Amino acid sequence: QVVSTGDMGLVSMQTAPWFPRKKSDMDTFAEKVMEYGDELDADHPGFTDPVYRERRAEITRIAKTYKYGQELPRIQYTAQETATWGIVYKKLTALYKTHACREHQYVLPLLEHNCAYAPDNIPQIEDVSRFMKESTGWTLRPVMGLLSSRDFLNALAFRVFHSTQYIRHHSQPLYTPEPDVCHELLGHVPLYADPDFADFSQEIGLASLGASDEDIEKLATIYWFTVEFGLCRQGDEVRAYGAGLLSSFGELEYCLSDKPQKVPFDPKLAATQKYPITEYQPLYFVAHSFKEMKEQVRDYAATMQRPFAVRYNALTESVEVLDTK
Ligand code: HBI
Ligand code: FE
Repeated sequence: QVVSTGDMGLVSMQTAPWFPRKKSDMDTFAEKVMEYGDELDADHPGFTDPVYRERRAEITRIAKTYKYGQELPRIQYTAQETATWGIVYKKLTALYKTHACREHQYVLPLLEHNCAYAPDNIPQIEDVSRFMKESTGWTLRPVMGLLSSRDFLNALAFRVFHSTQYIRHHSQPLYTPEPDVCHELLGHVPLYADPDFADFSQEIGLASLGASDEDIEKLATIYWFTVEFGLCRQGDEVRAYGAGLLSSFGELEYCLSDKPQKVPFDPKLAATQKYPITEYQPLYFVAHSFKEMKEQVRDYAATMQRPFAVRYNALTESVEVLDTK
């Protein structure tokens, strides 16, 4: 039964890490961003470009003041930014026909039709979020930069995906060391319009609420091998559904070649698998279907130790905590 709807009414919750209970609780994330969009590493292609850095600062300032319920900020992209997007868009869409999973192929034309996805236009996340909301109930939230794994995963429980709005540096259109608007809109967004993928992703989020640091690490690793770098079997073929693959021209080609190792998806194995973050993956997990993946992750999450259970109430868009003692 539901024993607590207010704050900390549940004894078993008092030792668990804090987690959001309603969508507006995520407004606090902006104060704990780990890496800001305007603080670039020395090896970032835009590191020595003051104009680029000021532009990044401008876009992240807008994200910082965003509060739940507001319209998502519209960015007026420059001709140079749009040109960078265009190069990425044309290169990737040419590969999708042979390399992207069928769900991605189905949704992209809908995004072109409904959200002005085009080689000469960077879509606005407000329009994209509305489309997602109507498809699966997912929405976007603007973010200044990298969130902690805990905050980022917790948001998934509410069907909320944090999206950057700045774009990679124009000097290297096919390379970015971090998420940017190409990665979010071409890699992640199309899958969130698929009902089974939408459910699967929320399962990871629900498992992360109040989870121990060790379990957060495992869930983040599962996220890495599925949402970012997942492959799936479709008929006789293997296709990509991970956003890190669908937004990288080089790795999208590589991942379906016979160079990397491919093993069937198993959350227990994926949770502790080591992986490199600056080079192509040597190993990919191949899922059978999003539906099956959802069940697998739900079963896996049930093995994690948590003294309470959570349930998402879609009507109130809030999380209910249930005592399991
Ligand atoms: N933060 N803004 C943002 N975007 C991500 O994709 C992201 C993140 N924080 C952590 C993260 N991804 C992953 O590395 C996992 O830890 C979930
Ligand atoms: Fe990503």
